[in-house]
Amino acid sequence: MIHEPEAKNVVILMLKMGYTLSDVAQLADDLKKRQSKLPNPMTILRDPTLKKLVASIKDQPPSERAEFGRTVNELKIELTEQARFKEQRLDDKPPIDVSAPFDTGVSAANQPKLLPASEGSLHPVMQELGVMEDIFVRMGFRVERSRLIDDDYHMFESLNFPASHPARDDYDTFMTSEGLILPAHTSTMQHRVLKAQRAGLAHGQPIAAVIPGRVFRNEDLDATHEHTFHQVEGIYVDSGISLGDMMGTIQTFLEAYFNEPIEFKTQPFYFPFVEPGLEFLIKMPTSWQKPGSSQWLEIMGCGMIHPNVLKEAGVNPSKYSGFAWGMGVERLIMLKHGIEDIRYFMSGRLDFLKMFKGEV
Ligand code: FA5
Repeated sequence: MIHEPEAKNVVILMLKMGYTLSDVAQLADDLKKRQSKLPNPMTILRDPTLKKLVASIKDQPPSERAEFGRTVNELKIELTEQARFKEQRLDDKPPIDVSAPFDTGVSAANQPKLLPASEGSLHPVMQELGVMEDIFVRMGFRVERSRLIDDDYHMFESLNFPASHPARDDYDTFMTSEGLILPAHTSTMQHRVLKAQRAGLAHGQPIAAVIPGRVFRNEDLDATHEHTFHQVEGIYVDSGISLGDMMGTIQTFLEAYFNEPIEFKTQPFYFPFVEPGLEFLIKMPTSWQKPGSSQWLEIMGCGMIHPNVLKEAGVNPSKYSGFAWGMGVERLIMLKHGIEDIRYFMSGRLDFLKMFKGEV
């Protein structure tokens, strides 16, 4: 027996032989409402109503088929993104106790007290990465994970750095005796993401991913340079993508993150894996500006993905184009929260950590 009004609508629509665009809108509402109540929102993609709707694309009159197909496809993408977004929200999940287990022979009275989860807090970088990821998910990007150990192919070769290319020197990092590399940038993930998502391009689904990760460099340390820091890589590929799309995407993200209009500029820069390549800079707060030094802080490298990088990952560069960026996470957090020295992040200073817990 069907009690839910939306479920009744679905049945009525399913009884009809063909669907119209307004039917799709109504079904979309029904599906979204039902998805919001599902324990696993991804299962909505196996819903018979949705399957029937997809199957009905071919039965549409030729003049309406393309628009109908596009609308149904957009609905599928929206349901998928909504499900991923929900999967990535951890707020409503219970905490997991990771305290070391104690000897079972110890009586209850003598067992050490477990620290309640409320005592600790996420590190500021992890908190802010969560905020950044949420914005990108709302913009339609998928979140992928980076690696802490990688190889020469992903660090250099797949990114159009031939062996002995002098630009390899800009990414001086740590290496194991077996030749494995601690990545100096999150661009190591570009090739993998392009390859994993390229099949969707033929079906009108752009490649749209962000990849947060920890990176390592042999650096001279100062207020804006650490040896271990975080980046968020971004990749977007589709047909007809231009540098204007890249600038709009980056600006939209930054204004959502800072919650206010930003003042920025770009300058040309050479990265072997993009052409053209740019550095993206934001105006620093006036209080940070020292006489004689730059008023601008470089927050990311970016550009149009080089055709050789697309080709190497099996994406046809004469059909598709795209952009990529790699933004410095600590530098963005510094600008947002007025932190003058990047070394605070790894200092373990409680007064600094408590600022992000809202205790100072
Ligand atoms: C790169 O790492 C490129 N992979 C970025 C890129 C990706 C370009 C995709 C084009 C396309 P760069 O070395 O400039 O570029 O680093 C990117 C950002 O990481 C910098 O703008 C800065 O915000 C941050 N960064 C770089 N080095 C450090 C450091 N030592 N400490 C803290 N942040 C750093």
